[in-house]
Amino acid sequence: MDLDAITKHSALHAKPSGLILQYGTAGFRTKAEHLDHVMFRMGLLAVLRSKQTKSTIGVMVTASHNPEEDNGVKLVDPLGEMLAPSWEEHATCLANAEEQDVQRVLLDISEKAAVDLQQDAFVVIGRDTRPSSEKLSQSVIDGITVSGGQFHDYGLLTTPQLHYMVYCRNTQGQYGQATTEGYYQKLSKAFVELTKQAFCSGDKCLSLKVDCANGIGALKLREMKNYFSEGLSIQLFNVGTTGKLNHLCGADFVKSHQKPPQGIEMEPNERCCSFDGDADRIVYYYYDADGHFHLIDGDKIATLISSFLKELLLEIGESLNIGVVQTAYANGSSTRYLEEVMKVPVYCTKTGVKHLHHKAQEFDIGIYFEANGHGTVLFSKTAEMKIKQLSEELEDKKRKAAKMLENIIDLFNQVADRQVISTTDAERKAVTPPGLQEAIDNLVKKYKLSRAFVRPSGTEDIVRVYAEADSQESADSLAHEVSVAVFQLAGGVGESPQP
Ligand code: G16
Repeated sequence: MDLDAITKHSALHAKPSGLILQYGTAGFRTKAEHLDHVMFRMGLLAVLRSKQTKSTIGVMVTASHNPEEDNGVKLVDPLGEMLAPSWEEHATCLANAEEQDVQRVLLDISEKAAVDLQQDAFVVIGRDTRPSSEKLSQSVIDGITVSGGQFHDYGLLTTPQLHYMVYCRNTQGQYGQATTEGYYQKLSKAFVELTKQAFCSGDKCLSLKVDCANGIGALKLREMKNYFSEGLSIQLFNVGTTGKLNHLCGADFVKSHQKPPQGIEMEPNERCCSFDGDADRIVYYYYDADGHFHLIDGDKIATLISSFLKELLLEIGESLNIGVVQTAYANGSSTRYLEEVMKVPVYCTKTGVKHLHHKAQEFDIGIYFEANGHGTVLFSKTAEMKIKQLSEELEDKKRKAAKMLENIIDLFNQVADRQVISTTDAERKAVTPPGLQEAIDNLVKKYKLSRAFVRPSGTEDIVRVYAEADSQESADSLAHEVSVAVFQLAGGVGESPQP
């Protein structure tokens, strides 16, 4: 690595003095205008990580569900999973180094992580549709090239697609072809076959209305749609021609407001769903015949998938061990249902796909979903091989169930100052500031079947308050009371929260 060239180029992507950023829940996120230096430096870091792992590394430029003015960057590790925690620390050190320290920090990381600087490096890059994304991904490329790495820029891509590309490249194409076409083919083939096997007689084609959050999902689903000539008919809404990214639409809006997005026409019993800004979340919803809105969020998706998988396993007579992983945001009744009715063990981790993914890897079949719609199903290599073997050996009905499981495996893309509040117990209890947890406990006692917790967001400059109770009114009122407690005890600024 030519350290002098790096220093020279780094000055062209100068860090605003005094700006400190953390590698948060899903990488760095803040206003786009503060991110040029971070992008350049993440290009440098991706090269080091690639040299160290002797594998392709991914860099995704996106701020996902955040407002259009924000942007962000996350690194994708060799198997398509999130960056390893020790490298998150390196990322934070490098992003916050003052200009004169960049060389030293790079050498420190190389030494600590035993990076062989002579090794080749290869990085793949994707970006969402934000106006700032193209320029910022160019800064990533500057960082890669000046440190001697090679790259492939996929341009506009969804986050799951970038994870897929990284995994394909590191398995030399065994998982699939590292192209968008390869992605569409793999997933649509599994889906079309699965629906053929699962359809009850009479069903011909499913129809689905998709709110694309005015983001990248619209472009990519428009391409993918053509691969579903059978099995699925898709109508796209909020495709970005008029509306603003994530504004009054998208998965985060639907989940947090518990209502349909703007810009979609819904008839009773029509299947509808929403993506977020980088199309790695999905929530489903519909109106029933009486006009009531029903949301199928990550908790319900996990429950539906668990029951479907359990049925199939029962059919083939296999007892692979299934586990479900949730976060503190999971509705208490979904956890009770999974544990008590479905008899599936449920585990709780901190917010962030990386935490859930890690835990889910402990099972033959690990199902993980955040309530907000992030999630997937992981099959261990042993489970995968067993299912494949059974689908070849078993007779008729049993073989059909095993074949369905095989398609399911292919369908899931398996890959992976608010700080005064600190938390413990998978973020369900506040440790600081003093008195806050006690105040929350006292408020929770006032409501039936209630639960509440607070935590600093790792993607936005806000504190998140979660509340549940036996009625919407009680949940709203508990949420308000908890917000007031946060405001008073954690040094809120401006006006006290309004109901
Ligand atoms: C990211 C993470 C998710 C997390 C969400 C909110 O989602 O990938 O795991 O649930 O942020 O995190 P926080 O509550 O810390 O702000 P996305 O869709 O924005 O990438």
